[in-house]
Amino acid sequence: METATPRKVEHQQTDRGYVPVYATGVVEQPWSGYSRTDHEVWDTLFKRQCEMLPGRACQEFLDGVKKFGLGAGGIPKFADINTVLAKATGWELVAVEGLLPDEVFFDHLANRRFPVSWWIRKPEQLDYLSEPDLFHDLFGHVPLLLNPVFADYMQAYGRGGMKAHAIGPEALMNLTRLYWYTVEFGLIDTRDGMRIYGAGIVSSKGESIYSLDADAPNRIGFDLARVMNTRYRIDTYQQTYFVIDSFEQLFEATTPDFTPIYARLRDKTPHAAADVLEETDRVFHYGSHEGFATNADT
Ligand code: HBI
Ligand code: FE
Repeated sequence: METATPRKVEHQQTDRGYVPVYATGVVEQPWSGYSRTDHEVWDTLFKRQCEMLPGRACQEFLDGVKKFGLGAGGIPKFADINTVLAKATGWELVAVEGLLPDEVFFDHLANRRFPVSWWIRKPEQLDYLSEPDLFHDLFGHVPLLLNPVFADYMQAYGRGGMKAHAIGPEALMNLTRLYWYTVEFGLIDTRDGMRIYGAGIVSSKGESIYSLDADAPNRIGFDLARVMNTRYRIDTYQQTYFVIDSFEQLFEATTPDFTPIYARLRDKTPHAAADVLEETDRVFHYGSHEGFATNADT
């Protein structure tokens, strides 16, 4: 970290009270401050996901969990993770209070720093909470940062984010959808079958099953402009999952400058989360849409 003394910019109301937020959002991971309950929450969630994910999560993710030793017992120390990460792909975890302003978040990613919320959910929040905590950020996102291609994709996303932020809110929305449908909720079609790589799925017991097994959601082949023009759900399981063939495909699709795509999408009405485009979609599974919420998507 170049910034030894972060500048305090404002206070922010969170579940844990009123907390200072620094210009870079970075704090020290207060490891010795974790309670016994905090460590038990990590152990419970870790065990629960690891029992379920073999055969569901992609091999790159499972390999990452193992290489980091995330199941050693208790909440991992970011410093230990960083030793492994620095050698493998040059990424670094930084501890943060929670959600960062978009441009701050992008700046971290563009510099191969991944922000991880230092605090963990309460025992009564094992299945759902509305903001990303340590389990989601660390267990969900960090294992794939050991994969060189995915690691480069995350950095490219950060750079793209800084550009989109400068272009305007519509461009930023297009890019946010890309993140949502890949980094958070992506599926990958492997030789062994359909697998999960999205952090929002692997960190959720319910969605780890639903995303692969349920009849209701669509599973549609990844297409960059299609994804950027598709709204999403923040309050329910996804109505559509987009399927990549490989991390190389994902990285290559995101290499070109997005400016002309943003321009093209500007006058188009976005697709609803549940839409299937009969003419153009590569459909892996046409969802039954049973039980879908019909109020507006994000
Ligand atoms: N901040 N800490 C943190 N983690 C995120 O995942 C995150 C964020 N700020 C903004 C953000 N995500 C997204 O809205 C961006 O992809 C646009
Ligand atoms: Fe996330």
